[in-house]
Amino acid sequence: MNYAKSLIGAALSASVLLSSAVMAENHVVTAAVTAFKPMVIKIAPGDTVSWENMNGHITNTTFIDNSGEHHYIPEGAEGWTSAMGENFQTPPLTVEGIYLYKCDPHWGAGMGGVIIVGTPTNLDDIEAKKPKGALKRLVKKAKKALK
Ligand SMILES: [Cu+2]
Repeated sequence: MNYAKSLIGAALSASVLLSSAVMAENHVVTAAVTAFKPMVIKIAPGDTVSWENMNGHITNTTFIDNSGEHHYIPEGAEGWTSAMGENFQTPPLTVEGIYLYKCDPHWGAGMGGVIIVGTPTNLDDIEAKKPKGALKRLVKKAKKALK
């Protein structure tokens, strides 16, 4: 009897694992001239994001200015830099928080985007860095999406 119960238990936990894997979603962002659409997306932890129509574009979480490299992603998360023109897909984004990214060739035109994974754990961290210009606009859009 115990053996049967433990078999049922094992089958149940396997199906829970399977269903959570099946439930992870991919979210598509499309590059359109000098904008990512949608610019802000809210996803669940474990979901992925992919970009389409990326000819001439990249997606990059590394921001560089006079003071060096900056990342606007939650602590412990991994950023990414796609190849030029690549319809890149992230690995599952498991660390909750806000991820800001940009397209380098069109960053001057403000081509950037926001991914909010679960709870925006790092919003205060990002604001503490006093984002300016196009970055400030991304943060503003993120906050609007969180209202
Ligand atoms: Cu671009």
